[in-house]
Amino acid sequence: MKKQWWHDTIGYQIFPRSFQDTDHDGNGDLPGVIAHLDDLADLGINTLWLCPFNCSPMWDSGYDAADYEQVDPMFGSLDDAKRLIAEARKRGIRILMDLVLNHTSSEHAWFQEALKDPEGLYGNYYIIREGREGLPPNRWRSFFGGSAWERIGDSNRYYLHIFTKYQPDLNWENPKVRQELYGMINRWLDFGIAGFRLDSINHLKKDFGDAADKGDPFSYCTNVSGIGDMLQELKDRTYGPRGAFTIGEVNGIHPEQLEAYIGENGYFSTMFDFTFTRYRIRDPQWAGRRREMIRACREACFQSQRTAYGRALFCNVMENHDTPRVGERFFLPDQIGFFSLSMIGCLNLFLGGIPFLYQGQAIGMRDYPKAALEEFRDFTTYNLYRDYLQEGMTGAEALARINRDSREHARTPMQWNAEANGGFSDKKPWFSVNPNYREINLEAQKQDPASLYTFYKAMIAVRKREDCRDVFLYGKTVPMYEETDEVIAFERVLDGKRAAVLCNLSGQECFLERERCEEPERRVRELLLDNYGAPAFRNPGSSSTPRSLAEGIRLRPFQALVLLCD
Ligand code: TEU
Repeated sequence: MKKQWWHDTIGYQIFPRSFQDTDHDGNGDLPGVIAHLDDLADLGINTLWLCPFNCSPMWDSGYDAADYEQVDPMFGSLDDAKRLIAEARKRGIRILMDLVLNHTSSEHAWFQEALKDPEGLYGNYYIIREGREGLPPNRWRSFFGGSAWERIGDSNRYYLHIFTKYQPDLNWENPKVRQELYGMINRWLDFGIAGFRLDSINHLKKDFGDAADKGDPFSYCTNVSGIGDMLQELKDRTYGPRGAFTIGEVNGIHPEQLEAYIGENGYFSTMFDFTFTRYRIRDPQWAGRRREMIRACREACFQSQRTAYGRALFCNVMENHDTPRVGERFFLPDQIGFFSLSMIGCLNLFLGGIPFLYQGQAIGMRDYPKAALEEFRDFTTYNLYRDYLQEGMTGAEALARINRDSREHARTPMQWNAEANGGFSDKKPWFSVNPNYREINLEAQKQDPASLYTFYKAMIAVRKREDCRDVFLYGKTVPMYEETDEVIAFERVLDGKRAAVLCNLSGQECFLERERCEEPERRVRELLLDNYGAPAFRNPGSSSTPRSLAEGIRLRPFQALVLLCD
């Protein structure tokens, strides 16, 4: 694989509204990000992806842009964005923006014009169709519940929105729309943005042919044939010639399409591997079947490692702003803690691919279940609640379901210290802080040599070590001990160099037998990391340090070992 400048990325995703408030309005802002650049540099990351900070009425947390060219006053100004880029650069950190090109806000000037004159210039910026005698044009459903069509006033016209009704889909078939968006993207590149995370980018093209009658959005607007031409043009006219770094939010492509999407000349630099965000212990499908879930997840994980090897690098995430926290998805409540979370961190950092952490992940922030629906903030949550009631659930059942699955769990304010509101704001935060901030916060963990944060720092330092960097970036992932339940173990192999990563996902001790290992003679040259080895997490003298993989290895509950082997 050809080396690229962005391959050394250790990324960190920020949800700005919940990061740090500096202007005392209960909302996080860009100066709040600037204020923590030293913390981020201390952790060792070199790339920040910020969720949208453009002008927005916030029906979908900024994924509904009313003006792509401006910073929402809630977050600051263009000057703040400029300062953020400059201050980050001083610390060796690049800034990625979140680009939401599939739709605008319904408050965007283009859409307001379209409403006034659906047959005019701006009407053709969106997807507007005649209804069928008081019914929407077809049965398409939105990703976020209900019909994907919203009626315009009392006319017989409807506009398409694959997300909420406040997010009308742009008409990507219209060259004028594409020109407008390319201009905007190029202006942000001129501004100093290093690249983009491209939101919902595989939904740009809609299929009004055969799929028209199927309701499911995966059938009519996901990776529709011909989308490649759009993605290619988008790249050629904007970030391609600038060599910018891009991460596509792409779901469900076939392995044969990988090359086209993220190969050497792909549409994007990389795309997310969502494997670890899809498995959820609280999902009834896995009730009482944790072993099976881990096995299924391991298979999917190794499958995507095989698919990518030698062709491309996926972007590895354990958490993002759309999922409950990783601990709650993989472990039972009494299992969530330092050992289980640090072990999961090893998978995030040492599997093949480009790692991105989500804010709060490195200190082990937890879900915060709510006592009432009104405590949630996301319009989508309310939509889902309504759908659950329609399906026959009681209010209590619907709330329990929301508490189980809600993406809002990831959006509680960042917990910086033990002061009021976790140091996030001195005013009432827009969304309530998890009261566990007194125990779980950055300040406490920074000072603690045995904390999760300290372990994350140690992991990132290992990834960056001159003699380890390439094996973790480009090494082949060779699965190990696949017969052993609840273990995800593999070697990373490159030009004769080998690193073994052994993770016990079970709350019990397990023994990895020598004959089960493909390369049993490997001698351990160096213990790179052991989550049981605090304070330095490397404790070479400890009894758990194997001298050779041939001895067989005993892993303690949730133990993770990273070993450099001969
Ligand atoms: O999410 C995208 C999204 O939800 C779909 O693309 C996804 O394929 C589908 O739900 C199946 O899982 C992004 C953002 O991450 C999210 O926060 C936004 O709400 C959404 O786009 C709309 O912009």
